[in-house]
Amino acid sequence: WRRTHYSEEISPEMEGSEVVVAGWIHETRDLGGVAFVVLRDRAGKIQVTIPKKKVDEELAEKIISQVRETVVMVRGTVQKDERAPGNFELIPNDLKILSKSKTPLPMDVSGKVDAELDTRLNSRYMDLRKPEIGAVFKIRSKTLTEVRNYLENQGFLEITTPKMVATATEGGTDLFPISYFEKEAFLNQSPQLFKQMMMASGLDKVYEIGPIFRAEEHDTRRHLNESISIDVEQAFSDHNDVMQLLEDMIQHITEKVKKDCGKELQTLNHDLEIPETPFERVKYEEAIELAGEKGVDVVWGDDLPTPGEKAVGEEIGTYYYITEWPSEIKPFYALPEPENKEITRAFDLMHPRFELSSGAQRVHQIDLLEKRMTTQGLAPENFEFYIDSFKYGMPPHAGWGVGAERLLMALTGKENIREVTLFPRDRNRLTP
Ligand code: ATP
Ligand code: AMO
Repeated sequence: WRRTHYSEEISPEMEGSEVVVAGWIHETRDLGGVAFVVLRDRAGKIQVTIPKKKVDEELAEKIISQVRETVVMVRGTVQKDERAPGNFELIPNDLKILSKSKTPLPMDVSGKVDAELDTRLNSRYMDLRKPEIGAVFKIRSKTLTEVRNYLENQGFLEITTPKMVATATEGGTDLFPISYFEKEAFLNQSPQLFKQMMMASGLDKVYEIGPIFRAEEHDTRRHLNESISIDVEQAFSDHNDVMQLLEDMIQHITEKVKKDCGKELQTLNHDLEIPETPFERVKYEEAIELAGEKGVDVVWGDDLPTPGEKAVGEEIGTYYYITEWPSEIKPFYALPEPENKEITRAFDLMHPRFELSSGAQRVHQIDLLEKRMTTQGLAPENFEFYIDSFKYGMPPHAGWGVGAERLLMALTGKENIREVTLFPRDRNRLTP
């Protein structure tokens, strides 16, 4: 026999019909004359009630004697009962044991005992049996689906680019070297160069959802060493066009998650507010001034440090952009403002608690590109394949990258990035 229903598909109105449910034994309570076995599946829980006088003695004993977390299928008859959760229960007619659980369990999954994050991550498959953990990953799936839907509807084409590469793109963070036959190679930090090259191809609007690898030395609550990046690049566009695209996408996704993941958000006890667009644009200069007023002094030309980000974030309280960044602290591919070369057309999208995305209108003039590379200490000869794509007709273009996990932190209210990552890679964690 096979499963006929998930727990949530059964209702009191189905009284008298026979169903087959499958899942894990969550809890067993034997009160003497009657016993209750709570079965848990992906959708929730269902109570199997065993009135000993009515149920075959051997079957009753078999059900009641199973240890927690054993995987079973129960065939039973739906019975209305106001005392049962959901106002119905199942009276068993047959039981199949699919996989017995060992004891003791590596962690409690009934929600009675909290485990340390490390213990949870070591037994992630057990951790995910808790509804409040599963909910995060249902929201994650929904979010990535809606990112795709949104971008596809806007006419973007999905691409995938190599993760084993010969050169770095993002200054600042280190690369993971790998051995590639007799050559030196690295895991890619960003699809930046590839997505820009696609602007010379005529594909016009592209996106990629894929892994990026960064050898961040420090252990923080918002950095991973392997992360999923949502990257977009759009030709014949400037920074304002892609900032509008990004804020509309964030709003769209928030609406969809709020509408379609109500149950999960409730499980997480997280109230999601739909952000209003356009998001506030704060110039870099204004941001450091604001930080200064809150006691975080930043010299013009320095990156906004984390306490500065937090100070500005607290003041604004929702998503906002920081624009007009100094040219020297943004990557070579960010376009300096033609009328004022001290600043660029680069922006960061900020969540009150952290940076969510960076983007820019790009340099599309080959001379300027080579000049900016050299100024930033990069050798253009190492980027020949990239620079060549600017020689034979490269339209103006702009784009951004959003860390999928940071987006999930914003949507679920989680404060540690590991909570929204199935198997996080950090300074101390390479397994599982
Ligand atoms: P970038 O785009 O420059 O790589 P990021 O995407 O990592 O930065 P954030 O993590 O929000 O963005 O960085 C914002 C600030 O946080 C930086 O200006 C820096 O001062 C600080 N910061 C960045 N990385 C770390 C780290 N590994 N440990 C502690 N602080 C950090
Ligand atoms: P940037 O380096 O700012 O820009 O990265 C873009 C976004 O990716 C996320 N992110 C991370 N998330 C978790 N752990 C990390 N170690 C990590 N590093 C980055 C953040 C960040 O805002 N090429 C540009 C994008 C562009 O201009 O199109 C880039 O990579 O959310």
